[in-house]
Amino acid sequence: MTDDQMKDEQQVAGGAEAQPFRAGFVAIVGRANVGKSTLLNQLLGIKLSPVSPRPHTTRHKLLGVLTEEAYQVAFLDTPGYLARSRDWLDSTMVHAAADALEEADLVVLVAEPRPAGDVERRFIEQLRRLGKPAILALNKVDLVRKPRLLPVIQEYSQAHDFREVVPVSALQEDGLDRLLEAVVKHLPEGEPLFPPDTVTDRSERFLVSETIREKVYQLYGQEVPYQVAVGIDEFREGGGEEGRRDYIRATIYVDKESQKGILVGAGGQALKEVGVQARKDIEEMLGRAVYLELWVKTHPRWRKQPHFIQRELEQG
Ligand SMILES: Nc1nc2c(ncn2[C@@H]2O[C@H](COP(=O)(O)OP(=O)(O)O)[C@@H](O)[C@H]2O)c(=O)[nH]1
Ligand SMILES: [Mg+2]
Repeated sequence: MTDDQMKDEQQVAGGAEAQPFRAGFVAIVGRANVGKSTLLNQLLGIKLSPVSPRPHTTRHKLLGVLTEEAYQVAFLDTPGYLARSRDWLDSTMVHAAADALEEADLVVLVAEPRPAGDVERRFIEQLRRLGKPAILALNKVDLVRKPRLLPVIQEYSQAHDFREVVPVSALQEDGLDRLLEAVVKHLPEGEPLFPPDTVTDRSERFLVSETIREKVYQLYGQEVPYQVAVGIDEFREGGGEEGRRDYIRATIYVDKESQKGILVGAGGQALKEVGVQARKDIEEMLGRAVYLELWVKTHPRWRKQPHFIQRELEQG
């Protein structure tokens, strides 16, 4: 080995030492429907968080962990920020977003590529007040042309000292490498927070109920309230026979009889479709075959009842 080669080797070793492990909590915040959950799912490479074109699909704070050789990012997906709290459920959602901000080492503010509105300005205020470093992800750039993007970037850069501003399209997986690189770069140095195989802190029961809720959101229009609740009544691994699939029985709760009718549909066809689509996603998520049985029940005014929601949360 020549002296030069030896020096190279030492530099490589030295370089590895100079790259400490980075780990931290990263809150994904922003207005409802800007694509926060889509972004999380794409970054993790699995479908963890429910997505739909309707706002407020994400109701709880959801942890999604990405572990690589040199870093661990513990993402916190949050419900979209709501201007005013209408009832108990809404205020729970606002708290979930505020909690995530407090816990975060770094914040990713997600916004659409258009001038900042009230909600964005309020988030920027909070970032300032909490002194949190933040990255701005301008999502859905597939919907605008480049010349319209530049003034938006400028406006945001003037409004706040973002560590970086990254245009992305979560849907088309555009710019996500750059975003992840920026996130890792601004994470604190430190030991992993979770065992390396951790994906989330939520139970399979919780993820299953969220998947069913997502399908209800995706398949029905405004005629079904978007704040239905889903409870898992039974979940038996290998209890679905036929090659020992899992057996899952779940109930979808709605406010009114009329909504129940719509959800079930003529001859049960509509509900069947929810079941077919949910099962597909659940099987993909669990990596196992399942038998899914769905029921619909009326539970008037459940939204105003903290105990009912609490029970639902505790299943998670
Ligand atoms: N065109 C486009 N649509 C997107 C993109 N990201 C998300 N969406 C859509 O925006 C809607 C809301 O997404 P979701 O992730 O639920 O938003 P969240 O409420 O912020 O979590 C869904 O219909 C997504 O498919 C994107 O990059 N481009
Ligand atoms: Mg969401």
